[in-house]
Amino acid sequence: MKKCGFIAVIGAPNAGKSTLINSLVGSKVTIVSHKAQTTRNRILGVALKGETQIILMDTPGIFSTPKSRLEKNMVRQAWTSLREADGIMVVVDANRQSFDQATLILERLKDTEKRLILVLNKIDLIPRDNLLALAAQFAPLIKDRIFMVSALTGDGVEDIKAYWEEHLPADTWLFPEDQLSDLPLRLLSAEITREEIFNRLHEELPYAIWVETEAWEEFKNGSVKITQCIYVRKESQKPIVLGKEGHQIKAIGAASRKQLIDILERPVHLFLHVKVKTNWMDDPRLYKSVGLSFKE
Ligand SMILES: Nc1nc2c(ncn2[C@@H]2O[C@H](COP(=O)(O)OP(=O)(O)OP(=O)(O)O)[C@@H](O)[C@H]2O)c(=O)[nH]1
Ligand SMILES: [Mg+2]
Repeated sequence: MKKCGFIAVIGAPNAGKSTLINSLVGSKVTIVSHKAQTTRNRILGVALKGETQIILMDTPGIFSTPKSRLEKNMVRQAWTSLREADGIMVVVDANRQSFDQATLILERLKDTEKRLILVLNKIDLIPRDNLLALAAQFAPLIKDRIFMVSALTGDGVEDIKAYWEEHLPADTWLFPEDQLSDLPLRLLSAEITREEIFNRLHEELPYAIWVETEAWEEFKNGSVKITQCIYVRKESQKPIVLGKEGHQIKAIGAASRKQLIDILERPVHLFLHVKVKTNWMDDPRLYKSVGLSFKE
């Protein structure tokens, strides 16, 4: 019997939501970085278990103090994704000092009729005793199940799949068997470049950046030429992205291209350029292109 359903994956920034989704899907469908607020919009990843299609909704991290229009709409996006979900998975970084954000999220969900599970992630980083104490602390807020996993090593991840296989409703599959994500390749490739920027540039710079795929040309020999623009907000940010004699942007481009070759399984020519666009955070077109709302 075929089963299918949507699971919203929510949690504080940096909890490991995207890493967990990639691990459940078994392929890279969403980008990951050590910095908070990496995911900016909702991305679907499709995991299969037996005859069950588990459609995972990656969402931006939820935090209480969003300031910019972008941040506010990111947090909004995470909450709205719950509406479409059949089940909810709250991911918590078990290695944190404070669980205020996770507690706030769970308190807001306490009356949900949907199936709600808690995933204590990053168990590779903490002693088992602390983990059990943490699970006990959260237990009153969780009506269904608590899982303890390492999204990074894969430890415990299969149990989550088995759980949703058991609890999702009988339904036809929404995606073809070989489709792992809903993200068009133009957007995914821009995300990959943004991931390399998040992993290489520091402090506020990654947050001042938006990457857009401007052109995508496929050639008869199977190769693809991808042209991307990296928008920064200030003239002074441009030389940082370029680096001395262009070293930084070359490194970003080389790393992104390497990933794209793996993902697209064909030769890739990647062209990156940087443009100053002071008000990209107030450009409705960019929000629309990734499905984010454009409220104040
Ligand atoms: N040690 C360890 N690190 C992990 C684990 N899961 C995720 N990480 C790391 O935690 C950081 C954040 O991971 P992401 O998957 O980007 O987290 P996220 O919740 O999607 O973050 P946002 O998109 O910013 O909300 C990355 O550096 C990951 O490598 C884990 O199980 N163990
Ligand atoms: Mg993420």
